[in-house]
Amino acid sequence: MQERIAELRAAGEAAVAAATTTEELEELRVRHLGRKAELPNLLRNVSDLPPAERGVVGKAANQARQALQAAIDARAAELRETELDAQLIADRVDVTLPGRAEPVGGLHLLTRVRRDIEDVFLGLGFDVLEGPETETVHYNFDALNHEPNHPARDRSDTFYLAPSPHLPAADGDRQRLLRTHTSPMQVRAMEQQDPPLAVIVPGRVYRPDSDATHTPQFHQVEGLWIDVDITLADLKGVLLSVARAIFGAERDIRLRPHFFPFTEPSVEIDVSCHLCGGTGFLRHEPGHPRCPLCKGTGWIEILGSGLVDPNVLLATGRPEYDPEKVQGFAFGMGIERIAMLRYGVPDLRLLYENDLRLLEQFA
Ligand code: 2U9
Repeated sequence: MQERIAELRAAGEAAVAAATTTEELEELRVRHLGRKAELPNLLRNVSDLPPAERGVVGKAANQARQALQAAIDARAAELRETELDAQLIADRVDVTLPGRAEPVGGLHLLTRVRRDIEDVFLGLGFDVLEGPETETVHYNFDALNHEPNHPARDRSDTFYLAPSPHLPAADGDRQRLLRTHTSPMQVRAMEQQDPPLAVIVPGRVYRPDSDATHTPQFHQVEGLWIDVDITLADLKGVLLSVARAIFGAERDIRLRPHFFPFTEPSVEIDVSCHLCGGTGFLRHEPGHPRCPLCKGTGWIEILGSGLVDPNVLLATGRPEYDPEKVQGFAFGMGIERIAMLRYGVPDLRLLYENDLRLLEQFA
């Protein structure tokens, strides 16, 4: 009897060791340890044996059953692992491959130009900030060195909001307006952060204008860099990089004197024309016609800029921004204007009509 038990155990263990799949192993478990199998039957019938044999046979059969069960469990664990490995290899997906679907839609020109401008400034170490679209007179005008009777404050040039019981008074300044530029956020940035400060602020702004080159709502990117010893040379270097990143590596820029309330000195910046290469005429067309983009001048105005007026630094009320210690430059550009120049869009209103014939050209 004990010999038979040893045979059953050896045969079972050999079969289990040779099993190559979980299913095969389950069949072996049923065949060797299932209800109809010989070994469990033997155990069940131990009580029929002569009393002297019961102990030895019962013990041997029980050990054989346990050993077989342990061998099955161990082999099951091994097989699960190899099967999982095989499954993982079979299911392997290269997530770096491009998708197979047809591209759907695309970014709007204004979004694309805004993101491109943000990328250039991020690369130069600037942070990107956004600010509230409703502002106080303090942040939109007073803190930015606009005289009390500056024309931009007029009701015909700024959307003032009716006083609302839902809006808290900000510093006693109850009169709110739709910001006419994103500059107020640069003032807020100076209140919150110590110099050196290098930020750009893209966003929607509002002015009551409406014609081929003006919509009552448009987009700006403004920027501010405050540090020790910032000069016009820093301004020119940064804005030359930006002009080249947007309009091409061959571009040049020029600075023309101008006036803005918040900068002194102030300049307007022109970029050499990317359509005629700055020559003022189209060399590749018969008769060399005058360049329609720069109107034959070779230059296109793209932004306003200047060194931050000391009054603006003083208006923060923060000793960290003492104009005797730190200086800076600021600039502003209209995203619509940049998009129209770069993509040759002839009318500003096309950017807001969502006509697919325009949008699909740039998808
Ligand atoms: C602070 C100090 C100075 C921002 C500036 C301009 C020049 C400018 C216009 C371009 C076309 C507005 O969109 S546009 O109509 N902007 O010419 N903006 S300097 O100067 C600042 C801003 C904030 C604290």
